[in-house]
Amino acid sequence: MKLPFFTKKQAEVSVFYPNDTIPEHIAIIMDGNGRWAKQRGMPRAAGHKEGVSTVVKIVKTAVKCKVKVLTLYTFSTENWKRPKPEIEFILRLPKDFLSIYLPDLIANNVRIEAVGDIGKLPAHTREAIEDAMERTRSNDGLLLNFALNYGSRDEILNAMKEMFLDINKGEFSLEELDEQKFSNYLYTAGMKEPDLLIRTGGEIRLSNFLLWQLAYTEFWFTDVLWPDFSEKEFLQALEEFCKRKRRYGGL
Ligand code: V0D
Repeated sequence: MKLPFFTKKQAEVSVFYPNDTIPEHIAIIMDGNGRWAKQRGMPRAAGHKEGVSTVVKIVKTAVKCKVKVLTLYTFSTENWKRPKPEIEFILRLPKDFLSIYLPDLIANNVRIEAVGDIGKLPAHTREAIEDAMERTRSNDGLLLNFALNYGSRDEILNAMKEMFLDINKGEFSLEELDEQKFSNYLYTAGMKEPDLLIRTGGEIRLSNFLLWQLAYTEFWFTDVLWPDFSEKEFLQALEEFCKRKRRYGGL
């Protein structure tokens, strides 16, 4: 497998869309890696590897287009049900990815964040991600947000528990609770909600991803499997987003 490298500072490449119409926050469900491999008679791991190449391409495009936040669903709380060797393979990807690309990401002013219960990940996975978060903390370009050991119901329950601890401590009363206050307990606290959700791989469902945060988000689905997803489809999704008129329940 040959991975394309970031060749120059992507931020210096021209922008395709005016900044006011482009989705500021794009969330992606990167589905279809296993099927991509199966279709070729290859092991599922080969599909995940190829999926990493697509991540690299799409991150480059997002930097070029001046997207503010890119949230990628890399590992769900349900993925623990998969065979152990597959889990072990997948959980090595963050460290492999960062050992190759972290310098490029830093050079391109990318900040790395994670949402999900990362405390339950193996130490080598968690430490690689925490190190990358630490080393990119002051960057103010693209926020590259990995959803890892993420499940939306888990996130909401966790938020509830944390919030009730604060209420019991007398930090505020139940009467004062509103949507804004509650959302500060979610893993995505302080992040703008996604403007656009992309799901590859042909399924038309949310699979426990960002249930609270997607309330007003535009959805874009494609049958293209994640390893085959390219800048072409990504820009097509952006273009369709630009044409849609968002009303947030108003007129
Ligand atoms: C496999 C397709 C990059 C989806 C993409 C641990 C399934 C490739 C990362 C990554 C995965 C995560 C954090 C980070 C740097 C890179 C990744 C996982 C799976 C699950 F800081 N790709 N990728 N993580 N796949």
